[in-house]
This record gives sequence, C-alpha cells and structure tokens, in this order.
Amino acid sequence: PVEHRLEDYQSPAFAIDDVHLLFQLDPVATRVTSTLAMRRQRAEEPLQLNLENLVVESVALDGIELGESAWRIEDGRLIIEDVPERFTLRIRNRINPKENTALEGLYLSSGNFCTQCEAEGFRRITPFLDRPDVLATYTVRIEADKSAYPVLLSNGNLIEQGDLPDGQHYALWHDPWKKPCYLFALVAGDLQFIEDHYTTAGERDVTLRIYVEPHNIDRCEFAMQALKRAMRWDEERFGLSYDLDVFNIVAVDDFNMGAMENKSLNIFNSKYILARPETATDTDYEGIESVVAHEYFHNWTGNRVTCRDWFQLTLKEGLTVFRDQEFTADMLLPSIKRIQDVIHLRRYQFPEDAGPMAHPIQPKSYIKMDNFYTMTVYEKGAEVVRIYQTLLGREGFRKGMDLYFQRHDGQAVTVDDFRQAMADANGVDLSSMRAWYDQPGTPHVKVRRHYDADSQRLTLDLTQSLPKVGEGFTPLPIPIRLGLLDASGNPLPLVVGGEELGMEYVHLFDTRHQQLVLEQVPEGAVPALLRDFSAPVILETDLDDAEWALLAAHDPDDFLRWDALNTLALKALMEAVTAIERGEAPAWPQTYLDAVGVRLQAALEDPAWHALALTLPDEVTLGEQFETIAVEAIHQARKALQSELAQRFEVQWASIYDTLSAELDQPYTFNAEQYGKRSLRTLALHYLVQTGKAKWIEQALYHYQHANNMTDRFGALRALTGVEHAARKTALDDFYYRFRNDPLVIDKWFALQAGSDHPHTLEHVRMLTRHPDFTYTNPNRVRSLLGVFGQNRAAFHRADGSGYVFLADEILKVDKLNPQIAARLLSPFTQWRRFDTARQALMKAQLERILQVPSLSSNSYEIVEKSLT
Ligand code: B3K
Ligand code: ZN
Repeated sequence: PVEHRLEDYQSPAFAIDDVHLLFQLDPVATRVTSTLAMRRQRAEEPLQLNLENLVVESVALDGIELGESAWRIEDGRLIIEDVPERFTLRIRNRINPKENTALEGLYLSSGNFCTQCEAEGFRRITPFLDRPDVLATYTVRIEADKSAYPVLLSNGNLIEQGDLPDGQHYALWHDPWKKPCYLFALVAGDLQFIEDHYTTAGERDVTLRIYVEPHNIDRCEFAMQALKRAMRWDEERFGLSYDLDVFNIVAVDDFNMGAMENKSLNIFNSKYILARPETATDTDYEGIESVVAHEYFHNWTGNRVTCRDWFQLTLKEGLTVFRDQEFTADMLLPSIKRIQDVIHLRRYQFPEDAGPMAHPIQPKSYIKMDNFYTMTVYEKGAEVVRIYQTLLGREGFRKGMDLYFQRHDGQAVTVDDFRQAMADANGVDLSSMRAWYDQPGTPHVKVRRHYDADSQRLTLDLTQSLPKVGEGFTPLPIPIRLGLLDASGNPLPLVVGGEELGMEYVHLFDTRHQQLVLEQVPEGAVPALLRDFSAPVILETDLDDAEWALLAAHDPDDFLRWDALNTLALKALMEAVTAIERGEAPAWPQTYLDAVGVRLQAALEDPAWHALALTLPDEVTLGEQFETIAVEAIHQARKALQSELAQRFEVQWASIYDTLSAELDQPYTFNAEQYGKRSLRTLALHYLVQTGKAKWIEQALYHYQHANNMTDRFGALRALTGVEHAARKTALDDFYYRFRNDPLVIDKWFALQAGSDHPHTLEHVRMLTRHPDFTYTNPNRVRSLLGVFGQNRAAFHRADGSGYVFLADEILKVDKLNPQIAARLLSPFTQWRRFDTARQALMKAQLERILQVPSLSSNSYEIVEKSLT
C-alpha cells in the first residue's frame, strides 16, 4: 500500500473546467460517458486520471477515437502521454453497481441507485482527477427504465426531462457552481418525496424535498423542519444563505457514514432522517436535527469553500461540527449540549488521541483517507475552531468567517488560510495556533496552588505537557476560562496585576510553564478552572473532594458544576477499582454521597442537567484514568456504585420517577423540556431496577409495555436487558415482534443485546450473527451488532480471549465486502497495549492473524499495521 504525504502536495498538472456525464443505468452494467473540458497547467506531464473497479471501453481526444496504444492503465491510473494545451476528452466506461458492496461510487440500496464519492469514490464511477482541488461545472444526463426508476436526481437544477423509446426516460441536470468531484451525486429509484419551501433573506424561494422509499413517507417531517431551522440559523448567525432554487435530501438504508453533503443533493443514512415518536428516541431526534444541519452547513463550509487536499479535512469538518454544535446548543439548551459534547470527546476522542492511531487534526500522511474521518479530525477539530471563538469572542469570530468567505469563495484552501482570515480580520497574530494542527495527543494542564494569607494572593502554578509527543513538544495556546468562589460558594471578582477583570475571564496559557497570581483572594477561596471546557485538555489540579463538592454545588457555570460532580464520581470509582483489585470491598466517600444527595433534592428543578450529572462515568472513560485497564475491577466498581446509589437513594429515585411520570402524561413532542424529563425519569428507572427488587423490575416491564413513544419504551427495555429475570426475555421478544418490519428499530434490538452487561453477551451475539435479520452488507446492522460488541468492555475483553477471536473472525468477513466498515470495527483492537499482559498477548495474536490475510484490504491493513508498530 502507498502512503500519501502532505509534504508531497503538488497542484494538479491539469484543470478540468467543465464536465458532462451521461449515465445509462443498469444494475449490473451501467455505461458512463464522460466528456471533460481540460486545460494543461504544467508542461511536459502526461495526463493521469484516477480509476478503480471500472472497465474503460474507449477514449477519444477532441472527437478522435484513440487507439489502444495511445492510452494505458497502470496502478489505478488511466495514462495518456500526449495531450495538447486545451482539449476535450471523452471516455466511455462500464461499472457494476450491484456488485459494489463497498458502497463507494455508484451502488444499489434497496434496488435504488445512489452514490457516495467522498473521499475517493468518484474514480469508481469514471476516470477523473479525483482530488478536491479540481473544480468544475457539471451537466449530468441520466437515462433509465421509467417504471423501475421513476425518480432521477443529480446536483443543481433540473434542465429537462422526457421519455425515451423502450420504456426508458431521461433527466438532465446542471449545477452552475464549480465543485470538486467528491460532491457529485446521483440518485435513481422508486422514491416518494415531501416538499416544503424556504424563503432566504435575499428573497430566494427554495424548494425543499426529502425523498424516501414509499413506506417511509410518514417519517420525514421532523427532518424537514430541522432543515428549515438550520437554514434560518445560518442566516442569522453567520449571514449565510442558500444559493440554488432546489435543495434535495435522499434517505437510503445502506450507507457507510451518517450522511453526505453533495451539492444540493444531500444523501443520508436513513437513520438520520426517519423519525416518528413510536420509532425514534429523543437521542435519535437530536441526531437527526444536528446531522441535517451539519450537511446543510457544509454548503458554505466545505462546498463553496472546499479543501485543497484531504490533509485539510478538518478545515471543513472541524468547522462544520463546530457550527452544528452551536446550532444544536441554540435549539436545545446550550449547557446541556456542551456537556454532551465533552462526554463524547472524552469517551471517544481522548482514547484515540492516546492510542497508536493518534494523529494531529491535520494528519501528515495516510494510506486510506477513509481511515482519517476520525473523532480527532471532526471533534477535536471542532474544539480547535471553538478556541478561535473563545479567544476572539463571537463578534471577532464572525468577522473572521466573513473575511474567510470574502477571500476564498470558490476556492480549495488550507487550514492556514482559515487561521489567517481569523487573524487578519481581528488584527491579531494567531500563528501559535499552528501547534494545535501539527501535534497529536491530548495536552495535560497541571495546576498547583500556593496561597499566601498575608498578601491575600493565590498563585496558580500552571504547567502544560503533551505526553504523546514528549519533551520536544511545541507549547499550545490554551484558553482557560476561570472564576473564583469563596468558601461558601459565592462568586468573587478576579484581580490580576491590580486590575479588576470581572467575575470571569479567559486566561491564555501559551507557554510550558506560567504563574498566574490572583489578588485579593480570601482564605478558603476555590478557583473554578476550564469553565465551559474552554480547551480540549486533561486538567490535573490539587483540589480536594470538599473543594470539588463546593464547585459542584455552587459554580455558576453549568458545565463546571457537572464536571465537578463527575470528577468526584471518577475519584470514588478509581479508589473502588484499586480496592477491588486488592480484594477489598469498595468504600464510598461521604463527600461524594452527600453531593449526590444534594443533587437528588434539586433534581426536578432542572431534569436535563441532573440526568447528565447523576449518570456515572462510563467504563471506557473510567479506564482512561489508569495506565493499565483492569477490565473486571472497573466493571465491578461501576456496578457496585450504581447499586449503592440505587439502594441508598431508592426513596428519592422513586419520588422523581413518580413526579415525572405524572408530568409526562401527555403526547410526545421532541423539545428540550420533555427531553430532559424523559432522560431523568429513565435514569431513575434504571437505578430502581438496579436495586434488584422484583417490584421495580415489574415496574420497568409495565413502563415498557405502556410507553407511547420509543424513548420511554427503549429506556425501559435497556434497564431490563441488564437483569437476569424472565421480564428480560418477555420484553426483548415483544420488542422484536412489534418492530420486526422496521430496520432502524431492529438495529436497536441488536445493539441492545450486543451492549448488554449480561454474562452471556458473547454467546448472544454469536447467535445473533445467524439471526435471519442479520446481514453483513448493511452497515447499520453490522455496526449495531459487531460495532457495539467491540465497545462492550466486559464482553469483548473476556479473559479467555474468546471475544477477540470472535470479533476478528467477523471483521475478516466484513473486510471482503466493505473494507471501510471493517477498518472501523478494528478500533477496539487498537487499544491492546492498555490492557494486562495476558490480554495484550491475546489481542496482539488476533491483530497478527489479521495482518497475515493475503487479501486484506488496505483500509484494514493501515489500522492493523499502525497498531502493531
Ligand atoms: N463529509 C461526509 C463524510 C464522508 C466520509 C467519507 N468516507 C459527511 C460529513 O462529514 O458531513
Ligand atoms: Zn461533515
């Protein structure tokens, strides 16, 4: 496999200004005729077009058919040695969409044609300069059987359509905006749509349509409303309006990722479009709203301004994730969204950044670009964009965005261009921000305090480090949003260098070591550091439990209050893990138990926040606190604390459950208020079931049976899958029969069993691979069963290694069909060095076995090889 490096970047030797494509669709033999208006940009180089998995039938230059000796195919390229300065190239080729199980390029989903081209799928459609810095206008003619494929879609505007002989018909689409080929899309099938309209700030009437298979037509309305909210929000927050008269979304069941932002023809995994209260949970609704917005926002951040090369991926992804986070924060509750995002970052991105696949948000090399659509490029990338906003303020950030579009509209640019626009628009030097793009790893910020009672000075001794890089790291600009509370929890003003800075300010910590001296600080005052999680770092402070409890009770920042309670829980759990490993029973710190008691008293005042605050840290996040992850001890510690909180506070949980049940006795709507109440009520039910009492298990079954929406039904079902009781099977069987015709719900049924902490989960999962509804060709189904199993600490990491052998076998099956999905499933194996020596050996053996497979895909090869070295 070839490694691509950022430092080897060269601008393209040829430009393609205009593209005409003719598709004669057929499931097994689609003909593509592509006519390219090309221009030489560098002398003396042969023309080399990328291609993969297609058969070239003929090549013509300026209308003259080229003989077989004038072109050749070599190493995934169509090479033509002699071409003039300007010319028109016409290529005819054939592809087989039906055989395309990789779901890249043109493929079939439920018998309908659809495409996925990012990152390098267009070369599987027709030979092309398949790189994002080649921008062209596209005209696309689609011909297909009219009865089988009544709907024919591509990017831009519909110019013409009509009937052809032999039951065929055609449609002609033209996209006036220049775009890279990764934004090309085509859909043809038997689809129905819902339609709505949006009038832009500039009075453009935009027709909005969502296309789905006919049986899903009643599940699109929420996505449509979410789209309209996103369009409005982008105008209000960033002054960005839509730029065509049509915006189409198509939902398909077979899709490698969440969705794709093709110009004016977004294609979605149906999971992120389809919703009805009976089939989708609050989390699903939230996901739909944010993904619909995310893809829409790409129209400016990604499409109008795109990436020069794939190393710049975070330019569009980090920025667009940041934008969708801000949007969801405004739609939901800002602090709730922020806490959710931080939980997610710590759970998924921190481990990635500490493991063998760690890479900077701007990676420097790759074998398969698909492997770099990562939590780091997306989520950490969004945190880095957020740092600009934290440093420049919302207005300054907006000025930077305005200048970015003013300078770069219609271009393919780099992360440096973005940073420069931010800097120039605000007249500041942001060159030190480069360090965030060049180094992997999560920075650590260590804080030690020295208090001098006589002078009333509190000195914060700050040290930053980047363990992944080591001593030679370049210091990062780390904004620390901070405040100060007195010993009773009242906010104090911040005084630094004789200057009053107000109740909160952002300190920019941008060297290895710094001292920050706070003045006029009374005895017992507690600093509140990293409010709103102002930088993606690991904070190591010398605060004691009582101080954390003070912050948990009184800090005005919703995030920090949550984080303080979470820190207390983590500390309690870490001590418990150590105790269990020594063969002792865990003892729970009174400070923490009291803090929980206080929260339970106030829980009904803010259910959404309390649902997050009273959920214990997950096993992975807990494991990250240790050098070596003690699988069993961590699992036991968490279960023990859960049942401690369940038993100790049973009365409180029961009262929360009852009060919220009464309040929620109304029709389901997805809104922040109901969402919060349902979350807290479900959490209460979970704790009640954890008491092990039959009456609560029966209550959960009742809750399951009488729910009028999926959030409640699934919440109760999840509570039941952890218990060994007849109710478990009753509910699981009922759920399956109730929803057996609904693939997205059946995915949940698979996922629930794969993620269960039932002692026989491995056996259940093995059986489920033979279930008639399981299939290796549908990514959602594979992720639901095998993806979730790999994340299940207790089941996957069984001491005898049987979980490892099972998953490795399964991954090899998937690898033959869909390398991209297989490579993703490998991710739990990449963490092998974090476990005890026995497990290390067992995991490593499986990685080595996989690496020996001669036909292994380069996607999987890259992950396995990098994990082993
Ligand atoms: N840009 C796409 C991801 C494409 C994945 C390619 N393997 C979805 C998104 O981030 O919006
Ligand atoms: Zn994106």
